[in-house]
Formats: sequence, C-alpha cells, structure tokens
Amino acid sequence: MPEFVSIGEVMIQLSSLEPGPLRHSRLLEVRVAGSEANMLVGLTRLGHTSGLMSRVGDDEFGRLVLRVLRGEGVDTSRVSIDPEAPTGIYFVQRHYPVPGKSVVYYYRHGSAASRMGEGDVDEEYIASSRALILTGITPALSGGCYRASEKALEKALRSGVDVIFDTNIRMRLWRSRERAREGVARFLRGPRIVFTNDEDLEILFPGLSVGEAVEKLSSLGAEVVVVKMGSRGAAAYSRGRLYRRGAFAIPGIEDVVGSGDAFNAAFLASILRGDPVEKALEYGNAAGAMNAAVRGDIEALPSWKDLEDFLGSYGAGPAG
Ligand code: KDG
Repeated sequence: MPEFVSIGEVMIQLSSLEPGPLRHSRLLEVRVAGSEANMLVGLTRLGHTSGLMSRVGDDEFGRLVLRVLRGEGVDTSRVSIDPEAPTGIYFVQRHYPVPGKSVVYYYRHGSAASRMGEGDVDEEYIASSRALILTGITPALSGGCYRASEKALEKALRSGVDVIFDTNIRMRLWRSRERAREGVARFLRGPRIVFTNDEDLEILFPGLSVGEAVEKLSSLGAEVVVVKMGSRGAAAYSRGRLYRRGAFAIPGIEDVVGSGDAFNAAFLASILRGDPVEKALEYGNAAGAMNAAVRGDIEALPSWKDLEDFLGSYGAGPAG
C-alpha cells in the first residue's frame, strides 16, 4: 500500500508554446497535470510511494493520464474509468496579461473525475497509508466530490493517519469568496500540515493580516502552517515560531502553474525525514523555482540529487 494517498482530478493540460493571449496561440503542448497528482509524482521522485483515488474518461486522454501516472510510479489501482464522461482538460495561457504569470481556463465541468462520490473513496487504502493529501480543489468540483473529500478526511482522522491539506482555492471553481470560505472551512480542522498562500488567507479570514490569519489557522489544530508567497518566498509557523526563507531569483520563468505542488512535495519529504523547518522551506522554494523554470507541472519535479545540484549553484537562498 502506498505511503501517500490522495483524491483528485488529473487533467490534460494544453499549454501555449508562445507567451500571450491564447487566441493567438498556434501551438499547444499536451501534458498531464492536476494538483494532487503533481504532489504524488513529486513525492515519488523523492523516494516515496504514492497512489491516487480518481476517475478518468474512457477516452484517449484518460489512457494518457493513466500511462503518465503509472510511468511516474504512482499507484493507479484506485483510478476508475467512467464510460459516460470525458477526462477533463484545461488550457494554460502564459505571461499574459501579467508577464511571469499564467492564467488557466478549465473545460472540466461534468468530467469523469467531477462525478466522483463517496464510493470512490477506499477507506482501507487511506487507513493503511502514512498520510492523506487533500486540497481545496477536489471539494470544489461537485457535491459528490465534496462528500468524497469529507469522507476521506474523516477516515484518515479516525485511523490516526496524518492529513496534509493545501487550501488551493480556485475561484473559477468556487465562483464566490463566500462559497470558497465555507467549502474549505471543513478541511481546516484536523490536518497536521496546512499549505496556503496569502491570497487564500484573505479569502478564508477576511480583514485579518497574514500573521493574524496564520495564528487563527494554527489555532484550529495544524502543527505546521506554511504560507507560500511565490517570488517573495515562503514562511512556516510551527509551535509558536515563525520561519521564513526568500525565493530563489531564477533567470527566466516559463510557467508558475504547479510550482506550489512542487514546493509541497519537497517541503513534506524534507520535514518527514527530520530536517529542520528552515531546511524544508529551502527545499520547497528550490523545487518551486525549478518547476517555474520549465513548462508543465510534473516534468521538472526534482529528485534529491536535482535539489542538491540546484542548491549547489544557488546557495541556500535569501533569508526572507
Ligand atoms: O496546482 C496546479 C494545478 O492548479 C493545475 O495542475 C490544475 O489541478 C489543477 C487545478 O485544478 O487547478
């Protein structure tokens, strides 16, 4: 049974080769991505085992998702094929309108994964894992996906399995800040580690400063709260102490989509092998930067050797 398990949608990513508005893109690259799967692949590159609970369509894209995940060593025995709905897809517009940033356009409504429900949750799979990884994306996909995420969370907590949660608020899925706040709230109680960012904190705790929101979040029970701030680095709040590390200034950004997942995988693997929090932040920032420098979410997820090579060139990075 895998050490890390998750539930979520894996999609086909169609990413524009050229920067700029998608309507002018002539070439799109086909890849496979999805926040939870990105983290699982990141963890396998760092020596762990992982597995996903999901659904794909009975189509060429579903077969591609399965082939890529299997090729990366992710257990797909809990991914089922839905003959009645397609595999979701999304497009990535790069460097426009804000240079250095990407915009995503989803075509996932009614997709196979969005039709998941409580029956897609394998409780034994969760109970025998080391940690369950959840994000705020899956509960936003549909009522069934919300209930499936909730069931997975409850099973993990009852079984003494660690829960790792990334707030990952996607406004295109929740549609209003209120719905996002209410939908994500259920998942903030119980995780041992919560990943978030300053924009999500503003949605979850309106009117509070980042510091106040982090304290509020950790008062709900998380041992470690990590705030990812992109080009401003990352901070972690643990046992009443705040740790900060600045981001690495890389020469060129290709696509920042997926960098947060790369950060999470490296941070987690580092913390779990007993590194101090500052070191885990350093690995997280390094993995995030390495991912942003390359198009695609999973292609540039680093091994330990890759991380050490990067840090060998860049040093530990700014203190933050
Ligand atoms: O974190 C990266 C993800 O946002 C991207 O892969 C697409 O899973 C995705 C989503 O739901 O936004």
